[in-house]
Amino acid sequence: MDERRTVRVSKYLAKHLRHQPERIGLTPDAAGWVEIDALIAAAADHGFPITRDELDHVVAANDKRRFAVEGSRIRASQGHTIPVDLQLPTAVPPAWLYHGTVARHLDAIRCKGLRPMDRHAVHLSADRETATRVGARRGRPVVLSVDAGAMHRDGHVFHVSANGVWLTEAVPSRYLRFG
Ligand code: HQG
Repeated sequence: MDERRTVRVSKYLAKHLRHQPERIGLTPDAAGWVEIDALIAAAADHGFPITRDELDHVVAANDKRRFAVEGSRIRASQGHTIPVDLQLPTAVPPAWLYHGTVARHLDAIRCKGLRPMDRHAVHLSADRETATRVGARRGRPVVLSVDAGAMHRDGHVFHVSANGVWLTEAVPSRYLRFG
């Protein structure tokens, strides 16, 4: 499977597992899982045939391990805009986490803190390099530090996704360092 096809299939899976399952007639369960056979059949019915080998390759080779397979089911590990309860255990965060964004969002973030926007949670990275890549999707990246230790002490709840992304409901601006 060449890299271009891998990326295409990965984007197709992300679109339909995170954002628009109804577009191909899929109904993920409350935790975001769908039957792999149903997904493959739905994709074929909607003009995007994928083989099981291709799906397995994308799950295994994906740069960010975006998808998780359990038994006969698959889901995106994070990033949903459909309502989802990933049912992840709560986790104690490291002292600092990072969020990559761009300058044009900073005024709003200073004022309102980090919000999930369209997604199910605010997405935070364990290291600056990853946060830089996240911010770079939108332009020149700006990396904010999140005082996750203080948030945890103050009772904010964190989860970590299967692919190592830290998730929390919101980050009030007092926990952010913009420097
Ligand atoms: C910004 C990708 C205004 C926030 C990545 C970001 C990640 C605010 C944008 C995952 C704001 C939302 C998530 C506020 C936050 N006012 N703007 N109060 N609070 N923002 O894409 O974190 O590659 O929904 O800074 O790698 O960029 O797809 O979130 O710029 O892990 O697997 O609003 O998506 O994963 O953008 O990215 P997004 P994100 P994948």
